[in-house]
Amino acid sequence: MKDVTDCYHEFGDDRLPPGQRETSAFPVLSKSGTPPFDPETWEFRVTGAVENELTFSWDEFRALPAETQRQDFHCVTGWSTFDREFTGVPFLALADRAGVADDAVHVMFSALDDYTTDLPLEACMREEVLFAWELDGESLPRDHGGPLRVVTPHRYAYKGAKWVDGVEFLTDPEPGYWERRGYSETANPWREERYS
Ligand SMILES: Nc1nc2c(c(=O)[nH]1)N[C@H]1C(S)=C(S)[C@@H](COP(=O)(O)O)O[C@H]1N2
Ligand SMILES: [Mo]
Repeated sequence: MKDVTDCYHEFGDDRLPPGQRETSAFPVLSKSGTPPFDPETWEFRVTGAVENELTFSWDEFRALPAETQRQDFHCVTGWSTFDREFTGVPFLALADRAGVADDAVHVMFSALDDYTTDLPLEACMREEVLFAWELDGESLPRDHGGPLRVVTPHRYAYKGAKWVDGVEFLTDPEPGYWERRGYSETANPWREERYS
């Protein structure tokens, strides 16, 4: 298993970012309820500034080569949880299949609950950004974003869309759900980039 819990070295001296407290629990945080998921009709789309737009059924997505990583998880409301095991497809692998266009600079993730979140492209093109369907060896619980969520251990967790069903490559930055409401676009926990 790949352990990426040391990625904080790039950003600061302490594994626990400033202003965070560690919890052994894994709280659930959603803007609204858990949306329904139907594996027969679910579709995942890669669109925008790419050479090939892609569409996957649930079975097709699950057949992509996966990896398991040990990661930390930092919520902007002040809690962090360490050593979670996520299994899924690296962002880099999907980006490679789609072929990112030269003028792509930004990424927008979308989800079944109409959540969106955005990140600069370079913050996505990292090994620890995963589309994950397993947490700690079990199917990702529905309230934690099952069947599929994004994880971004190097950024506050609102950058990881639960129930993700799309990723769009953009040639200009656009704000997502929390970013339009004053949360940071870059969201680096070691720099305490909570608000914009
Ligand atoms: N689709 C969707 N993704 C989301 C959210 C949401 O409301 N909807 N909340 C975000 C926030 S603020 C956090 S902290 C994490 C929480 O993930 P968890 O419920 O697994 O702890 O999911 C993020 N991704
Ligand atoms: Mo959050």
